[in-house]
Amino acid sequence: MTHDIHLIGIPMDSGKRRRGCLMGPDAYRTAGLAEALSGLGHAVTDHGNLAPDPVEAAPPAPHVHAWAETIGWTRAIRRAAEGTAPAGIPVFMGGDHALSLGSVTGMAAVADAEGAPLFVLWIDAHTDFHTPLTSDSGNLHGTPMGYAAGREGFDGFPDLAAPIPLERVGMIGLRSVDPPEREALEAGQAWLADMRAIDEDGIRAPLAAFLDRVAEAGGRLHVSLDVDFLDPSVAPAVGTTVPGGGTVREGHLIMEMISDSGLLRSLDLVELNPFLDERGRTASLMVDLAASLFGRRVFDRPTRSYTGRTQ
Ligand code: HAR
Ligand code: MN
Ligand code: MN
Ligand code: MN
Repeated sequence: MTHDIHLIGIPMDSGKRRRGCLMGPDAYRTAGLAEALSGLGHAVTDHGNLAPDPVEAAPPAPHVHAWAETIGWTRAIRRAAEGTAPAGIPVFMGGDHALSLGSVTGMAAVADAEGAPLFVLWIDAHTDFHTPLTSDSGNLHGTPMGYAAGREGFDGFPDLAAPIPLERVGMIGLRSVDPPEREALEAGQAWLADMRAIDEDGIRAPLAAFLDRVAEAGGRLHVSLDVDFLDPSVAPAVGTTVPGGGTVREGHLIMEMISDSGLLRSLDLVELNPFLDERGRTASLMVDLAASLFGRRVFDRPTRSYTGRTQ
């Protein structure tokens, strides 16, 4: 199955204080993302880079970093999501994870208009479920799932067309969760696979259960891939390393299973900081993972469905 894939460059660095993610889109281009996807038979359009809308706004608390700039990015990204999604699959090339403030809420609006519920798979060491007021760091890359789920404290950000209930959220790779995030998540019905769950049960069975949930609801899936899901030994180009992360093969298996499911609607590639990379190896690994998500296989063999049956 081939797709129309729309690459959107988002050189966004406002979600935290450490700089460098703004180089991410060009690192993906240099590592050959467009060529890898078109080599799989897809029609790929690179829309170049976005810029934030000019916005003036005061932060809700003094420690919240780059509030107005992040609102400006969110508006621009949401417009880009709504503008490109009708024509295919948007790939949001970050940029830090604050870009999901715009991509997830934009795709939720799109799915709502299409009449299908949007599910989100958050592949990350972190849950990013803060509100601006529960975050100690004041770094807004720790908040996008909180915003998309309709938590309070985002006055000044665009109103949500369709808040995403936690029953439609899956998170995998978790190993750094702050107490206010944990408390808020435990009050809902999100599907959560922390690193211990992966150690004990692997990727396949737990992820198959989540993909079944999406399929049974007739849903579509937004995938948000944070570089720091991966162990820092294989993906050093990230500002917020957390040891004990996913392996290269665990990353690929997640991508292969989503690909087989046929549920993918849109993709974020976030938190790549090329300034911290080693000879481009993290950028290249992210490109390889994206290729698996869009159908690259070692051998062609009967497609396994995510429920484990052959199709
Ligand atoms: N929870 C921490 C905070 O709020 C760290 C968040 C880090 N987020 C990312 N993206 N790197 O997942 O500051
Ligand atoms: Mn993240
Ligand atoms: Mn993270
Ligand atoms: Mn925190």
